[in-house]
Amino acid sequence: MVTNLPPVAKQKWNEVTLTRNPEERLRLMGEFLSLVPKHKGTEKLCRQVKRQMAQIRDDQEKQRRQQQARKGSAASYYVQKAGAAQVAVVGPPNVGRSSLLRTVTNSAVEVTDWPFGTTTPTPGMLPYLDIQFQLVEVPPIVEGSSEGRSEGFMNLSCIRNADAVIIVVDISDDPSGNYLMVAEELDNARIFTAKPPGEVEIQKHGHGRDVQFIWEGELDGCTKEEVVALLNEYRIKSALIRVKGKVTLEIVEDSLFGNAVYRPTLVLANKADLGYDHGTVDQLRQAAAPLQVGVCSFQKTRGLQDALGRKLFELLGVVRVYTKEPGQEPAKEPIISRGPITVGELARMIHNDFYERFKYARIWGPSAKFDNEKVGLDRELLDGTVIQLYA
Ligand SMILES: Nc1nc2c(ncn2[C@@H]2O[C@H](COP(=O)(O)OP(=O)(O)O)[C@@H](O)[C@H]2O)c(=O)[nH]1
Ligand SMILES: [Mg+2]
Repeated sequence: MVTNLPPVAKQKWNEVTLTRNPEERLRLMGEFLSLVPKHKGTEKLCRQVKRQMAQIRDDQEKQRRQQQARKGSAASYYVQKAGAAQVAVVGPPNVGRSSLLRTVTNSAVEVTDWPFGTTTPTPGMLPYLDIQFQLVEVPPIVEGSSEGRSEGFMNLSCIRNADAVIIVVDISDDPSGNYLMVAEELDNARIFTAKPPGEVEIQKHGHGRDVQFIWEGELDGCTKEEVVALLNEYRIKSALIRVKGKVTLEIVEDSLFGNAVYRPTLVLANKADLGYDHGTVDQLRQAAAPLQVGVCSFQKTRGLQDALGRKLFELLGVVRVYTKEPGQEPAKEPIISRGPITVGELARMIHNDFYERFKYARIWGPSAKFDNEKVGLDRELLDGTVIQLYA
């Protein structure tokens, strides 16, 4: 259900969104909380706002410390992306994240017998077919990470920055309980591991009184008028709203309180070599559904690199397209898309100019009805297609 906030609270939230200054934001958020009636329906919202406040305070503290510390001395938490996708490897302490990176990537990260052995995000590349996935070991997630415990904010923003997530648990150490703990911390940080039925993007305009919709989906259980009325209550009079998938009024209101992201996720239960019973695995599968759960041993399972590469390839819906010049061999390195891609989107990826001046394309391979087929902007490209663009 939508939270049914009183109008004064909605107005206050509008003031919050208009403010960039952190101190001012904190003050207004505090005022907002005092205007929210406390009941079951608003619990989640209050927690979310408190978490945002904690994060602002934490950022301020970090900035203070950074200004004191000499420039460049602090290790960087941000891992530059490389390869087809960045995949965050996350889990509670000691489950084997470092061991996974050592087994399936080129990383020489240290495996330790003590928890919290890895204290900064550490990358490694996993080769698969002719591409590579970048795995990043994120320091442990603990209960309270989403409230800032144990560098929680930094670790969670590192996960948010990735394109996909692998949650690792230890099959011999309460795997469902630990999975649920990690899942809850991610959820609190508004990193969703299951694809939401719908999404809205709201672009606010400073002036005018016009709410426009771009339809890439539909509203579910509410009308356009109700959406406009809800936005009006939050003092949003003029905006561009992109509707994707099936969007409920709750999804619209949720989107006003901070940005949720969806990251495709796999669950790996490690240390299968220690033995386990099937009840434990069933319980984990139930807890993690609809996510896929793999049971393995990072130290003993053979062919782990290839199996994990294949899983990530599927999870991310990777499509490789090879460009070609007339009379020449196709490029060795593919252009990579995560998810379906059309000729037009590919042209835009290469250069906007290509898209603007596009005449037609010729394609070979899985998307072509026959070799050298002439196609337009709308043709969808499947993995392994060779393409020549004419402008
Ligand atoms: N039996 C067994 N132990 C493992 C396996 N993978 C990791 N470990 C052990 O688990 C401990 C933690 O490993 P590490 O990779 O450092 O975990 P991290 O803290 O999640 O990075 C170490 O003592 C490893 O030797 C495995 O597949 N089987
Ligand atoms: Mg480690």
